[in-house]
Amino acid sequence: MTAPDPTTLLSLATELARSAGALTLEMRATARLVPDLKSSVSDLVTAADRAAESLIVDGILAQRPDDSILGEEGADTEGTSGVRWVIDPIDGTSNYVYDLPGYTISIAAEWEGTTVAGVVFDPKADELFAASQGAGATMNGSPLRCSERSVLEQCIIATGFGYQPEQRRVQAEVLVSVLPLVGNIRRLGSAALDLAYVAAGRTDGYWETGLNAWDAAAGALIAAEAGAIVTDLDHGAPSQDMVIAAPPSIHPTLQSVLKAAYTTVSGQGRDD
Ligand code: LIP
Repeated sequence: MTAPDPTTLLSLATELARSAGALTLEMRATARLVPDLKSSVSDLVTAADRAAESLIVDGILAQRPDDSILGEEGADTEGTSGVRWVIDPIDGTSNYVYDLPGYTISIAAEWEGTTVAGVVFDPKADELFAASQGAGATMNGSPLRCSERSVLEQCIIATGFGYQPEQRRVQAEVLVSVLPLVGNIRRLGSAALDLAYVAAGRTDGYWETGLNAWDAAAGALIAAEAGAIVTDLDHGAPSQDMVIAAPPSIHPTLQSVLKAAYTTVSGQGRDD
């Protein structure tokens, strides 16, 4: 199997993210979107999430029928090409349902398990964050660099909360111990956008536990290609257990603060 050209995958992801974005805006303006519930009463899905995922899946298979696809709303096809697409058709569905700013279309392409291209599109702001491996990150075509702040007390750090009450209780306890140590906290409601904002230097760091692959795949590449360090709690690859993204000037400090907080909260260093 020959490795695909990441820029070819990136242009397909860009085209489909913009089309799906246009569809979600149109459906929000015209359709009465009554959300269904997923894993909890606050975990919502709408007809727009499903329609956007179908649009993206059909677009990929039309051009690349041998690729694998994993999507939040159920797309799960095995291919033979070695390329896998990881899709979140609407990341930040709660923001979408409440017509709040900050929902995104997130599309990542992996080659043999490594993300090589990624797009995070914010349709309401018409901001398209993009990256391919080794080629840097951009927003609407302009290059991105993460911030260089190095004093945690002067940093804006973003985080997020899951859908399960027990998980949220532990996440809140960690937030209580982190808040006095940082400049300020943001809860944007879309992990993909949180990671894109780290890449753009709009925030100085982000952490969250309990994310699915589709929430962070594209954003993690974009943040890394903008110079940020993206790990779990123990210098490993970002995972469902933990995603920490921050510039090199702040990542070690943020990581040690989080490690201490999780050790305190759960006595085991994690909030399973
Ligand atoms: C959301 C994430 C967000 C997290 C939410 C939710 P969804 O994804 O992007 O960071 O805090 O709980 O998981 O469910 O809107 O695709």
